[in-house]
Amino acid sequence: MNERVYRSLYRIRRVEEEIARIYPSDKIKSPVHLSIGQEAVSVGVCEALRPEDVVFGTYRSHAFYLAKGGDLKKMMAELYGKATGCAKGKGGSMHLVDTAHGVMGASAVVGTTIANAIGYAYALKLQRKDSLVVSFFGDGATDEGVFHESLNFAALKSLPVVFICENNFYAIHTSLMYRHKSTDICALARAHGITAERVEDGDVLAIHEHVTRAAKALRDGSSGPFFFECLTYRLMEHVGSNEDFHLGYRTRQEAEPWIRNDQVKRFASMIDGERRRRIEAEVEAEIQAAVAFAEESPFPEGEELFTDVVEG
Ligand SMILES: Cc1ncc(C[n+]2csc(CCOP(=O)(O)OP(=O)(O)O)c2C)c(N)n1
Ligand SMILES: [Mg+2]
Repeated sequence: MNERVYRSLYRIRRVEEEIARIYPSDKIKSPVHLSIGQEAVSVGVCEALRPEDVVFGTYRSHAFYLAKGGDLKKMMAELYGKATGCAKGKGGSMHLVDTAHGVMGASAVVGTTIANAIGYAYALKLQRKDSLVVSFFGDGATDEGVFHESLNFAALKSLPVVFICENNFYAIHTSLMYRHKSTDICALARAHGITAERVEDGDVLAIHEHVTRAAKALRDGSSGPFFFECLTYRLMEHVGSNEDFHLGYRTRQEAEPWIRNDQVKRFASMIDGERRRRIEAEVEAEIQAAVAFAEESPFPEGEELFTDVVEG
């Protein structure tokens, strides 16, 4: 288990470090919202899922896409706007999708995929399937009406869904404190009749344990839905490849406990040196192959402008 978790955490961290390195060259054709610092949430959750379970998420999409098993080559090609990308180069970083691995989609529009997740969960329930849906969203999505509409419907119909609120305390540069009178996000879920718990310390194993328990209850139909508010911290700027502590909306001091609590480093220290080096070498080779694939792939043909679009 520890080796699996470390591989997944390290892989996401290193993929995003590579993206940050390449980004200023303009080879990556879409804005990137990095999850560096937040990996534990996606890994803790997805390690508790089965391949046939599905996830819906946000434009901060790399971590959950990779943790759920999304194809790295297709992801990298998508960022490069190439025809071989997971959305044929038309969606970019904010619209990753890999339905073969249960990554059903991501959206730049805050809150939208919560309703998509509910629709999928309703279909599962009607079909009496025992797989489940995870809806990932940020604290900013709790400002949206669709959040409440979706939670109400999910509770009313006892849908097989786990809501994961990645609370990194900010929506772009605005703290939750300046957006809500009460900052108790779990209370919002409970108001809709949903069992809600906060996981405070960003511990990947604690998140895994909570979701494992919730998944079991959902599969045997004994209760649900479930809501977890996972506190976490974004170490990079909201969008782009730099740090932004100089902007003044937050301080480096605030980030320090999260840097000390870095789950990638924590797991690195738990794994025997030789095994760790082997995992790291395999991941590095996979990343280099994915970057080469993206670089060598062609851009979409001009006529692709007229496919996959809805006529008005
Ligand atoms: C409906 C909608 N309103 C506003 C925006 C502009 N916007 C883009 S990102 C963002 C912040 C969202 O914050 P959060 O949900 O906490 O996610 P995080 O970026 O912290 O992961 C906002 C308001 C948008 N994309 N969609
Ligand atoms: Mg946020």
